[in-house]
Amino acid sequence: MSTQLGFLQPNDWTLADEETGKIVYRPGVYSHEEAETLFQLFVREIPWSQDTVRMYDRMVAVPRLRKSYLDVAELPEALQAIRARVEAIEGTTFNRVSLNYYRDQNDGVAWHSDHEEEMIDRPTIVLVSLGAPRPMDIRERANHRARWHITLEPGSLLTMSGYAQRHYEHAILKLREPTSPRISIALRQYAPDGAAHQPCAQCAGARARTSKPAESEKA
Ligand SMILES: O=C(O)CCC(=O)C(=O)O
Repeated sequence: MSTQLGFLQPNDWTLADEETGKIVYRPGVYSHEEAETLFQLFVREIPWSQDTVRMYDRMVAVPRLRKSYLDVAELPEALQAIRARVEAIEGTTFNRVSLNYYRDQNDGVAWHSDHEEEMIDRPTIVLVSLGAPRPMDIRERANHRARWHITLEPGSLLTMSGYAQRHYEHAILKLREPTSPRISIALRQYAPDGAAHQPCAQCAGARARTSKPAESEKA
């Protein structure tokens, strides 16, 4: 493991570290060999679902395959190991793990922020990347011109914490040029027993302004 627990490494990139939230990119947490082995394992062994979503009057396929583990006790061994490693790096725990499988350039996830009202106060969300490098775009909800474009390399972590979901949106946009498959593993901190923390008025306002799609509607 090349990342020391809780410390930033020379190649780590802090995109934001403000009251509005913190976003840190850590490349090389897993070596290329480790990342490739995990990628191949998950392609083969995760029971991927092709979900559909209603778009106006018809159902359309969500442009990626997905799998969610609502109970971390049910995680396969390799995902348990990833959870343990990320918990050691971040110095916190995660109780929900979900995976996205982007088969090619036609798969993606539209602009959104995660549902912070279903999570603990100021949750930490970590995205582990495997497979092909793939760009992620991040922008301020209040000013879409304030935007970053970052390539998520296999073996990297992207960590969003504090009020990041309230103030920023992210997307894996579909690409024009061909790209190989990628898997992301999202580790999240949901409120225990669905007992969400106090909903925030700002979140509702921000959602209305940006018409954020619900989890099942992200396309
Ligand atoms: O694939 C990624 O890195 C992003 C996934 C994501 O935004 C999500 O699952 O909400």
